[in-house]
Amino acid sequence: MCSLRFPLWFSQPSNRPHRSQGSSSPSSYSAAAAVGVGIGLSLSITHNFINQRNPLLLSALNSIFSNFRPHCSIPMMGSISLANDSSAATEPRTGMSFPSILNNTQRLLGIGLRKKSILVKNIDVYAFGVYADETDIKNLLSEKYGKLSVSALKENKEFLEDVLEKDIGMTIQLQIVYGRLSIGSVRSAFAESVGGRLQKFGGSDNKELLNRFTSLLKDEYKIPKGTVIDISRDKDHLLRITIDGKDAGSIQSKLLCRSLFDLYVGEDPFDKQAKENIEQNLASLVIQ
Ligand code: DAO
Ligand code: DAO
Repeated sequence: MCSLRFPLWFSQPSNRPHRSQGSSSPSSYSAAAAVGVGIGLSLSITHNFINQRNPLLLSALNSIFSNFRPHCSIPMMGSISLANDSSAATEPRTGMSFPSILNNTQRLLGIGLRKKSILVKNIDVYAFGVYADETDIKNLLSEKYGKLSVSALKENKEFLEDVLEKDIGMTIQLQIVYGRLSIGSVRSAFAESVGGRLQKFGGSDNKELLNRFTSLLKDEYKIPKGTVIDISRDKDHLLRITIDGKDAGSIQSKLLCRSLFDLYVGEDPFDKQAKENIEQNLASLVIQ
């Protein structure tokens, strides 16, 4: 299913999932891909152009496009639309689907894949979606950045720093792909990835904070394929975890929030393409 709304830019990674065998030739795939890229690029460019100059025109176009939903797949874009829309975006390598709106206020900004190399194997561990509260983004960032263009914002290093540091409601939704994940391997991966960031941003003495978080990861948790874990930053940098919708604990720490979110939108993210999409969509929200 797809929705051809006048979209926030949402390009997909190039390694597509396996397709069923059909009669189309490789050249017809290439032609279709070229058309898709062309449409995607022109819509994106037009969107940014109109967006910066005429928000009313943008909103009119949005409403026209929202009524046009052909039964087709447009590989270069996913639709991210306004609060009462129930459309979803699919992470193409894993088939995991993410709602475009979470908890009524948070918008999907990008989706990606967390891989991990173990010896010679490269495991797809989970697909993730990054969400942010639209009102917080506008209230906390538009005054400082609202007059810049999308491309200027993407060049501006301070912009993502502010997204990571400020009290903006955000959620990373993880959907587990790897079917043999144990809580022990989550603990050690966490100590490596988040532990490294805690050291980078907070100095050496963060053992206590790391232990407080790892103590939330209880031995009895089962995390089969399809488990949904939400890691949210609530008001005052309260980090809250839910597993399949059930509360699994919270910790108030600006450093912990910053370190966790840095894994997805920081300097060395798990999925670079996802980070680019997130940055692009954040920029579009700020200048609207
Ligand atoms: O032990 O079989 C194995 C490989 C496990 C890889 C684990 C990576 C864990 C990443 C964190 C998951 C967070 C939910
Ligand atoms: O991928 O390395 C990583 C970091 C993932 C953060 C994981 C947070 C885990 C939250 C609770 C899992 C409960 C089973």
